[in-house]
Amino acid sequence: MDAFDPVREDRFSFGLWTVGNIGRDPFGGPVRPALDPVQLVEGLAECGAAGVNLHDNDLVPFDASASERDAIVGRFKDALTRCHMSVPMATCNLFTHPLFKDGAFTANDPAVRAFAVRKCMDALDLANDLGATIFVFWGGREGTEADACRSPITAIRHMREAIDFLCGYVKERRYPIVFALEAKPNEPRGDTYLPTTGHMLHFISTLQHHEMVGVNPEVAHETMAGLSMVHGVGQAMETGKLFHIDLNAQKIGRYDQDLRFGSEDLRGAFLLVRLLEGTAGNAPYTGPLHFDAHAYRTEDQQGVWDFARGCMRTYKVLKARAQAFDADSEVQQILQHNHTGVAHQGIAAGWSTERAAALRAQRIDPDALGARGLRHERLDQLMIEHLLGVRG
Ligand code: GLT
Ligand code: MN
Ligand code: MN
Repeated sequence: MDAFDPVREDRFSFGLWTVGNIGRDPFGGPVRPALDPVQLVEGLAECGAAGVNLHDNDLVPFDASASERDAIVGRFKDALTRCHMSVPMATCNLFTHPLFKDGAFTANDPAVRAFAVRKCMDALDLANDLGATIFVFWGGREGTEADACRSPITAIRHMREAIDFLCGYVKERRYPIVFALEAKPNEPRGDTYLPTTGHMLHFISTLQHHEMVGVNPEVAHETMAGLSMVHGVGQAMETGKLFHIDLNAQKIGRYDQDLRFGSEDLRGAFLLVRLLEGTAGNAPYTGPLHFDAHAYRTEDQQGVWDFARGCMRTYKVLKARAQAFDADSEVQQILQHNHTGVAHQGIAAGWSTERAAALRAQRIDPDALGARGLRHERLDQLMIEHLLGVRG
């Protein structure tokens, strides 16, 4: 045990589908036996995780009867209590069954859309039963290959109708649940509607109950789109919309890899942890730290637990590195130096005729500003040295 071993207070969580991943891919079958959800809860608790997340069908099979459901859920709840584990987030599988092959909320057939919404109502009952307060929507099949099959305008409208309806359900039932929308640019569909966190943030602003809907950005998905996860998460935090997060790693230009957190793009992971923890002075993210990743296909179950510990340990190491970086006096000096120009008089205070006149009167020397070196090379090198462990 060292300072980086995960403990419950760290708020780490994993999906049943992550540590339960059996290593199937499009080119080969499973390499690990499927574990019972109860065994997964026990294993996660032993690793130091605080929470376990699930899709409805990770726990309750698609065609289970009501009594089967109750028995499965009862046994799972006993395991949660015994292992002191919670379910911070739950979600609904709207992608596995053939019925959803052309989408769920955005499918052309109203019967498919009705089935999808009804399945989510049941999944929300389950989420509430397990004490989850966050409900994620990942529209895996909400997209197209043959784009002439529907107008994207209609698709977005149908998506809005479904989310508005389900917000109504949560409100009527008085469930203490908020929604978190997860974007992905493609896979399994050729193109997914609402492909990035930025698209989601705007879509949310058009919803009837926008106050109860935020985002669930995923490192791999933003990276697939060639975007900066840190910038997307920053925008979500700035608008109070970071309700949940999917931490993992990804090489650019690949399929969705869902790798162990920090195993690719270490500097991106460092900057993300720095932002989430607020070591640079911003308000920290206080929600669950969820890893939506899975072990390499080379691993047996022992390797899966190595993978889970690795995700959590890397997060904690990066947190310590970020704290040391922001406490470094040379880093602070550079950051302060960059912020001590002539004060912008009152832009933040908002428009007024007087403030506009003051702004016009302000003496600003563009050539002097343009000639100034910002010392970003030194700043970035300091970050690299902190990351490599040779400083701080
Ligand atoms: C699936 C997907 C993830 C989503 C999960 C929630 S399921 O594994 O690849 O990114 O977060 O539906
Ligand atoms: Mn995800
Ligand atoms: Mn993914």
